[in-house]
Amino acid sequence: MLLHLNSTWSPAKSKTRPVVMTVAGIDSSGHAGLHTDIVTQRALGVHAASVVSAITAQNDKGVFNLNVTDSAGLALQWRANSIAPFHVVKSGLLASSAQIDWLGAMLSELSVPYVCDPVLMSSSGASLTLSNTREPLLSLLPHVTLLTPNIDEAEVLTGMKINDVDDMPSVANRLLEWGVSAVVIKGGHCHYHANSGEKYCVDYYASPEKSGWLASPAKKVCAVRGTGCAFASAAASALAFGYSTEDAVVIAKMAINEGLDGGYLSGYGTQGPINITQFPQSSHALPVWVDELNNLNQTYEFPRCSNTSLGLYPVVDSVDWIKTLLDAGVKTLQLRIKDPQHPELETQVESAVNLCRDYDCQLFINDYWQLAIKYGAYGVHLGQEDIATADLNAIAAAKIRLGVSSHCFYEVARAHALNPSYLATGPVFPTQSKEMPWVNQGTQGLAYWRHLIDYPLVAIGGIDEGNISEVIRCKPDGIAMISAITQHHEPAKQVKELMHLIAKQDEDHAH
Ligand code: TZP
Ligand code: MG
Repeated sequence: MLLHLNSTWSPAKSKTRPVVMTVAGIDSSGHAGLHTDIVTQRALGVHAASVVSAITAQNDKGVFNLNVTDSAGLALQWRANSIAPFHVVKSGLLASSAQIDWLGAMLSELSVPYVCDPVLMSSSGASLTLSNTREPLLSLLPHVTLLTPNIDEAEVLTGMKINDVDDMPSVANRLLEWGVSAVVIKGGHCHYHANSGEKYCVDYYASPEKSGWLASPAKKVCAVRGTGCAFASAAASALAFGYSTEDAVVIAKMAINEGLDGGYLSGYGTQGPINITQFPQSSHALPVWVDELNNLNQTYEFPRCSNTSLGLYPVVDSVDWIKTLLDAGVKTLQLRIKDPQHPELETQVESAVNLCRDYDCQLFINDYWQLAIKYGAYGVHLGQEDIATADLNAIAAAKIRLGVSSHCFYEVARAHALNPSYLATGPVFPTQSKEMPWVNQGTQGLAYWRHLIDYPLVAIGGIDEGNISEVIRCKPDGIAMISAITQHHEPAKQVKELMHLIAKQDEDHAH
């Protein structure tokens, strides 16, 4: 089940926080390890409890001492922290087989998610473990909710070679076969060169349900360390809030992108730490998610909406409804006929397109992109499940606009890869009109996306005359509604009143 919780989590606003229990080592330089874990987790808004597995003496040049905590010491830290509930376990450096065996025993008594960052060596190349920990780490894999190896770690764990990004899926699949619930292999400096000339940093995600690539344009950054610890910590924090693993990796990638921008060289060396200071907030940090790497070679240029203030956006299932709503003055509409066997499907689309053209109304056809092209509709609206099957190039070539639904971070990143004409987000409130495995985003969630998203944004789900003012305050460009219009006893009057409310608050905002 996909969950979407707390998208505007603000530590300042809450007196309680989920807890991530991190088992990891201290890097004396402050560039990685537990320092990075704690800073990142606190920045994202969770409490960071920790079990120190080792104290290292290290800097950019090497590792000079490794002081490994014995099993009794680990157990006492764990027990001391366990007087309060914790929501996710995250591990970084596990410095010996004994430590790994101990953690395995702890995890077998727990049912909370476990993020395993299989740290094997420092970025200076020095080993951080007392003995070879590959075999013991493999025994932990069945406990792992999300494994976050970099390329070197994925190679050591599987014994397989990753020469370029194309090799990542088979390695990830091997790790799935060995029992992890999900894995993200971080591509780091192994870039993908798209036909456009753009160089991407790519990470490959796989679970039995979903797989795909998280891609962001490669950045020129100073030599920051701690990105692996930070990625796993950010993902663990997101899981602690109840996000799905797909959402967690998107949030983590966003946090990394922001943290790289904020990275700095520490005073005494040639390197410095990644610097994540907040739950991700910036639109440029949002990666694209593509199901196939080759999709990065596609750039889509759907036309923009002529009127990006979409306003009241009724979603209806017949031409009769469209007539009524056009007469009431609606300027954006969606024809959503869910039954593909509907006997009048094609004539409904044709008439709707012609009518809306006469009224200068922006009409989006849900699902039937071929018919939308055939009759020259203003736009097509697609759900996430349609993205993989629709011929997006044909839609773009026909110069038809594209609106895409989204319900969570993963889906927003997937829509972002298409550069759509608008992005719909919801459900804002509980809805009866569509089966929803997602938790309602609330106006907090809507406000979050409004802040983050540069596309025209459409709010949808459970919006009615009673709550529309709260929605308008979040300043979406469009407000989509089904039942509040189609089940109203006086729909035309209702629509006029809703449009009046939107226009009035728009005016108030302008002043
Ligand atoms: N997508 C997200 S919520 C929803 C859709 C199609 C249904 C909105 O219907 P209503 O009746 O306005 O809640
Ligand atoms: Mg659809």
